This record gives sequence, structure tokens and C-alpha cells, in this order.
Amino acid sequence: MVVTLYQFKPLYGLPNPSPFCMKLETYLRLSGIAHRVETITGRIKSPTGKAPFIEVDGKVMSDSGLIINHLEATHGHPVDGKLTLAERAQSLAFQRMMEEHLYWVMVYKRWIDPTDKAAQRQYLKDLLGLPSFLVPLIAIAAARGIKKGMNAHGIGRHAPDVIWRMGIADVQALAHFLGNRTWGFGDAPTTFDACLAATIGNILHTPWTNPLTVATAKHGSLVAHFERLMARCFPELAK
Ligand SMILES: N[C@@H](CCC(=O)N[C@@H](CS)C(=O)NCC(=O)O)C(=O)O
Repeated sequence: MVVTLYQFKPLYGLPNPSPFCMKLETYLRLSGIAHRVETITGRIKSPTGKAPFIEVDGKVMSDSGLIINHLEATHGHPVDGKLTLAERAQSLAFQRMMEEHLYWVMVYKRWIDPTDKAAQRQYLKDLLGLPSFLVPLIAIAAARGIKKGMNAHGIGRHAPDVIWRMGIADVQALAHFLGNRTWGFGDAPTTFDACLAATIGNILHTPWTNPLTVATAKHGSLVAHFERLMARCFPELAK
């Protein structure tokens, strides 16, 4: 059964401006599972209201991690099957760090603290294809929603320089873990690599810079890992 992946459109040379969508599309390409992609326009019609989501066997499923678990289980573990239990534990822990902690620093940068508001508005326009007059209103609404989420999480209650330091520490931990290895585990990319490249790509490939982008760009091994994964999975976009 062909999987239909619903996600945002590619932007700024990245397969997706959402790290969750990019991770899942990368997983699908690594797995060889037959799939097609539909671009989301307008409201996200998934059970959680979030992207990405898939339709498979007549069922609609949300959450990139749950979707990958389901596809691994139903397709004979094509991507993470060779990992030991300890490696699975490490992979999950790092993915949680990227998606539940570093992600918030990334969105802080994107929606709340862009150094260049004009670039942010252009980004929003490109991302959602909005008419110009709506962009400032949507930018304010998006920032308000992200602020609320970051406050509930707790990270948003810190001063900006502390938020940057927290994100930079996560990136450094990822660089230390990867070391000079080609992939996170063994000789083939796994879901960890999909998540890592989606995270690093999404930190670096936006139209503005800030302490997180500057610190991340200095980690040559992470930049090279992103480029390696792009060449392998998205040759049509790789430099
Ligand atoms: N845990 C979810 C997170 C998905 C998520 O937060 N997606 C964002 C885009 S990066 C989204 O759809 N945001 C829209 C919203 O919150 O209304 C996953 O792994 O799929």
C-alpha cells in the first residue's frame, strides 16, 4: 500500500522547512517504502492539527516518530533494524533532545527573535504563500503561539542569551556524539541521521543569522553530515 505523506512544500534549498517533515521524508526515502507526497495548503487536516501526517491503509496518522515506529513495525524494520537495544536507546534520547528541546531554540530564532523582521516576513510569505497584507498579522499570531508554547515548556522563561546557550550546548553534544563518524550508528544512515540532518539543515538554512546559526556553522562535522545525507537522499537538491 502506497503511503501518502502530507507536508509543507520545500523551501530555501531544504526538502522541508519543518524538521519533522524532513525527518519523515528522509526516513521514507531511506526505507524504500513506496510513497507519494502531497503539499499541505491551508489548515493541517491531521488528528493532532500538526504536520507531517500520513495516510496509509485508509488510516490517517500524526506524529513523525509514531509514524516511523508504525512503518518500521509493518515493513520489517528496514532502517533501524540493525541497531542494538542500547543504540536504539541512544537514538531515541538524541531525537528527544533535538525535537523537544533544541527545536524550541530553533523556533525561537525563527518566529520570536529574528534579527531581520523583513526576512522573517518574506520567509512567512514564501512558506505559506500568503498575500503580503496578511503577513504581519500572521507573524504576530505565530510569535504569540510560539511564546505560549515556550512558556509552557519552560525554556521561554529564560533570558535570550540563556536560550541561545542551551541550544548551542545541544548542538555541541550532537557534534561530540557524531565525532568523525560518517553516520550516527554503523555504516548506514538510520532515523537518528534523518533527524540530525533535518535539525542541522533547519538551523542553518533560513534567511537570517543569530548565535545558534553561527555556532552550528562552526561544526564542520555536522555540516558535512547534513551534506552527505542530502547527497544520498535528496540528490535533486544537494549542492
Ligand atoms: N511531534 C510532532 C511535532 C510536529 C510539529 O510540531 N509540527 C509543526 C511544524 S514544524 C506544526 O505542524 N505546527 C503547526 C501547529 O502547531 O499548529 C511530530 O514529530 O510530528
